[in-house]
Amino acid sequence: MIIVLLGAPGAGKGTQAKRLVEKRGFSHVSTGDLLRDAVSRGTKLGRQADEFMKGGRLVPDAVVLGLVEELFEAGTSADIILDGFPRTVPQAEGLDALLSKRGMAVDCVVFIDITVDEAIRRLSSRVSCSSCGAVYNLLWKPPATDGVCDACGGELTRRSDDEPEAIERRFTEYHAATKPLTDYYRSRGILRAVDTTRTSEEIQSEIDEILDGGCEARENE
Ligand code: G5P
Ligand code: MG
Repeated sequence: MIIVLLGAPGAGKGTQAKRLVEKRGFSHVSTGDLLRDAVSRGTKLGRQADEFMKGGRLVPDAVVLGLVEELFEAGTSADIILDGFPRTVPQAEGLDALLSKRGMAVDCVVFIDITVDEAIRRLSSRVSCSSCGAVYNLLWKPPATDGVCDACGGELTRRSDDEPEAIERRFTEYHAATKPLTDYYRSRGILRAVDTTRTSEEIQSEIDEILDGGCEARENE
């Protein structure tokens, strides 16, 4: 299955993707993680992406599509969770083309629907491990020791784009370029919205039900 996790910054895409990887053995493709890795290694791609990311702007479509195409060329598993990609209609079209060349298609788009206020609250209290990438939340899921990763003892830091100005810009980009993807996928009959005003366990079981049901539309859709 090819699953897209769609949602605003801070909606919980990465958190849910990691859980699904552990539970179902999917491969996790996060363009944000791939780009941050390229930036920290100082590669050509990282140098191209850095300025856009720091300011909370989207990296150009051609750069991101090139990155994803390289991954598919290197070989991918049959079950993939795409987290934070596609992010624009041209990226969604590019993904469709790339998959159809391989006899594949997006099977299900899980739209993690969150209010801007709640997303900002989550981003403002997120820290992550500079060593293993584990993600914490100072309000919701704090580490046992301040500033130290429970998993590997690494240092916990804030993402450079989790500062107020960059967060604001990310939301502007989200509303202008990414939200329209809900219509793109709804019109194909594969968009399933998950409401985040409930507990994390309820959100998780709703996503599990959607995937167990093969992404079939539910009564309220
Ligand atoms: P990213 O890396 O894709 P965003 O902005 O889409 O970044 P982000 O910030 O990574 O998304 P998320 O993954 O949706 O958010 O959320 P998360 O990290 O799982 O959770 C956020 C916080 O909430 C955490 O502290 C977590 O513990 C907590 N949390 C999670 N679930 C719950 C819950 O159920 N309840 C509660 N209370 N808390 C919870 O992209 C970054 C940049 O890279 C570039 C762009 O510049 C972008 O700005 N980029 C692209 N550019 C163009 N095209 C693309 N496809 C690009 N992809 C990346
Ligand atoms: Mg993320």
